[in-house]
Amino acid sequence: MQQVRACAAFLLLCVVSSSAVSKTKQENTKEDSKDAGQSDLSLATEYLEQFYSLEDESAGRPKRSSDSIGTKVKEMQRFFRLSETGSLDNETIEVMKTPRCGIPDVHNYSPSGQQARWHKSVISYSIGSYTHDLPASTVDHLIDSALKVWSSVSPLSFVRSYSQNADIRVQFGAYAHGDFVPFDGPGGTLAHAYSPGEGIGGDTHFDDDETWSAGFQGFNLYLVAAHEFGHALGLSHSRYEGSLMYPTYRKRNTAGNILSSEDVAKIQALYGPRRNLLYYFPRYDRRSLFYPWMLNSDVPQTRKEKCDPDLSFDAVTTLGQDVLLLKDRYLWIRHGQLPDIKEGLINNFMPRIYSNIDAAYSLPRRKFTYLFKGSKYWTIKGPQVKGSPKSIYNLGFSHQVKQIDAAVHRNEAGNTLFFIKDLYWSYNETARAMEEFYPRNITDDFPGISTKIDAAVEKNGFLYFFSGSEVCKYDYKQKKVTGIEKANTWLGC
Ligand code: NFH
Ligand code: CA
Ligand code: ZN
Repeated sequence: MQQVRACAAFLLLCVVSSSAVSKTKQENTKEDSKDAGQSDLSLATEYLEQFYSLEDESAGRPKRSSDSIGTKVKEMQRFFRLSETGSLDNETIEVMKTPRCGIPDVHNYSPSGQQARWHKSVISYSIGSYTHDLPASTVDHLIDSALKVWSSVSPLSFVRSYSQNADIRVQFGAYAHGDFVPFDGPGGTLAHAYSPGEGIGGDTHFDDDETWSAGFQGFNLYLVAAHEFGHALGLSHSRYEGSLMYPTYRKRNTAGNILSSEDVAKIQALYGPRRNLLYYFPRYDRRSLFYPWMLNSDVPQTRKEKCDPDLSFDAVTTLGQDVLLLKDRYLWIRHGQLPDIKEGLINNFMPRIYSNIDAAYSLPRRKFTYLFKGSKYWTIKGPQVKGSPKSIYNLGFSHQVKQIDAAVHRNEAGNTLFFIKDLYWSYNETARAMEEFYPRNITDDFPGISTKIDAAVEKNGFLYFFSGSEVCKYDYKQKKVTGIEKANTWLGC
């Protein structure tokens, strides 16, 4: 973040004085032609200050000899594969005059010397404005695809938000568009992005004076967005032409993989590889670097209304002292005592598992959790999703059963109950077989439970049946419902 902030501050010095923020397009063009009268040396100095950390002597900082203009010019020439003369020849000046976005080429000058990155793995994005070149739905799709380029090779996941405060705010704008780094009309700079951080950090702006397309005309929004999101995640430019992070636009086939192995290595150096793990962990691991999403408690508000009174759940299971609650694409983990609740996308915890889980239960003895969806189920042990999903018919269900509404393991009895429409089955976990004389009618054996069950869980000896926004507390011994509560009370609402 520091780098763009620094550079934004630098631009602020020379731009704000001419009130760039309120400039019209016409005035802006005038401003630009005035700028063309600058001497090449001051152009070069500014350029090198902005992109190559050349220290500003007027700022009173001691200048290291290695930071002399000549050295910086060489560094820049090497980057652009010009001959490394160290002097401001025409070729070099031409490149410097090519409009650039505010991303330094070689250095990041964050004070710690570390590259900025997000300290969480669920990152929110919102689209604040659109281009008229493409239908909004196409823009949505291209932005989503461009983010997937990075989430497919890292542990990051992106959630769409409609808030101005999203981590990555996407906007289209022309010339001055509110951030002190104005665009330059058609051609030249296509877009810019801020490296990770608070506020404007991560924000990504596209020059709306370009012609944006989903194909080969004008500039391909998917390709440019994928490059920009690289910056928004903390990547700087690459010197390899084959990399997406190369500083100039290149038409390329968008059908396949657009990342070079260098792009992949760089994002993985910041965030690690895409994990095959279930990010479930006990409290003491909270600060571990292995689980970057846990470092920050401000996981984005993925669901608008967690305390929506109509909130219902797809599946609920206990896991040791914790309760896992699933709904659509979301998962909440309630650590023992309220109000300690973590929230995230299911996929962020369990790769290959995305949404709409039908039922879940855990076997505390074997430390297994099973997630059911349609006629398949996944086995999860500790932090891992084990192998590929299996068929529920292996458990002994008849082929009429297409999906399971709810499942609950009864700890003392040692059997697992499966609820499907108005019937239920009992599975013997020791014998690993369905028990005889099932299915039976739910209402016959669970008086008071008559509606379709969404989820079921056993806690402190009671069975809890979730149905819509209500939860029935059921006493198995007395064979009756002993309480009704709102489902959202399970999230501390
Ligand atoms: C860009 N950038 O606009 C270009 N390059 O190729 N024009 C970069 C974005 C491309 C933002 O992060 C700006 O790096 C220009 C110039 C790579 C998507 C090389 C002319 C500056 C057609
Ligand atoms: Ca432009
Ligand atoms: Zn760039």
